[in-house]
Amino acid sequence: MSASFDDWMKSVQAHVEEALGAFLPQPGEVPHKLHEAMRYTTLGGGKRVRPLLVFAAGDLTGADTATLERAASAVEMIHVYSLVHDDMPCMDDDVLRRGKPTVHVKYDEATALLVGDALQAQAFTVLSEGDAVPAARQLAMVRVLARASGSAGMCGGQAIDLDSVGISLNLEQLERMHQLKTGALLRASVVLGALAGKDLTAQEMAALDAYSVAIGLAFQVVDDVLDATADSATLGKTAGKDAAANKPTYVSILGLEQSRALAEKLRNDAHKAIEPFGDKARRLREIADLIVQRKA
Ligand code: GRG
Repeated sequence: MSASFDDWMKSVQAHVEEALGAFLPQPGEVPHKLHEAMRYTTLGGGKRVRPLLVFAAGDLTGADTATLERAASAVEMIHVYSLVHDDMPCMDDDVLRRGKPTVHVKYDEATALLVGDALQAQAFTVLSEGDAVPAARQLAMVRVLARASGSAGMCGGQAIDLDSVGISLNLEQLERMHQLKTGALLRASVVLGALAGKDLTAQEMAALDAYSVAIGLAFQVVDDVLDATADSATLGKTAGKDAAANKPTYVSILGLEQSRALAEKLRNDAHKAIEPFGDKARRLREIADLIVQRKA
């Protein structure tokens, strides 16, 4: 009998924690402050949604664990770098992240900038160093992560978000921004997990893509609902910050009830998209549920 979702999730989270600990610069390595700050911000926190997606998609293609560890660690490093930079005074100016002081608060701004830069570089080092998959496959994985992180993905979405303060985006524009800002990396996580194993058909890749788009949007809709309804202690950040900054959100455009209904619809879309994979997609289905039901 296979493990419950909760047991599976905890075991992947523990596995990824260990892999990240090994792939990051080791404690005591020079330059001490930079390396300590990289470990401080990456280890011991976060839901690890992106690594969970990598491992769950790896189930579909029989991917080997060593490759999944590298892909999951690389995508989490990119995610953590984006959080460190996003928290800086020039962007969101947050003092808490994952329940701890943000890097620029605990260390200083220059260190936060370098931590993000170094984590980004480390992600690609980790992804390109393994030898368990053929070089061409490895290059494809590097390309997927690079595209999802750059101006055609996460950075591009962040730029649109920064430019959207005080202007009214319509639903379509909001969706586009989130598809880039958070959706691109979630989607890359699924593709990386799939690429780590045997080839999928074009039809199967399209099904995975439809799943990724749905969970990427659901993630953001739920984030906006949580932001609008939770207090700052629950979120570890300033509740309602986007609305207060006059940034458009799903809740500001659709209202709470319709936003919740949209999240449910997206969860159903995600489930439907991966039906053809049957039980092999069980973990992907459960992650869609986790994303929609999460409380933080
Ligand atoms: C600075 C290049 C650059 C990009 C920033 C993703 C992003 C782009 C900023 C994060 C800002 C933010 C709080 C967005 C809301 C959705 C989101 C990505 C939340 C944080 O991700 P979780 O919930 O965090 O997966 P944990 O801590 O669980 O990993």
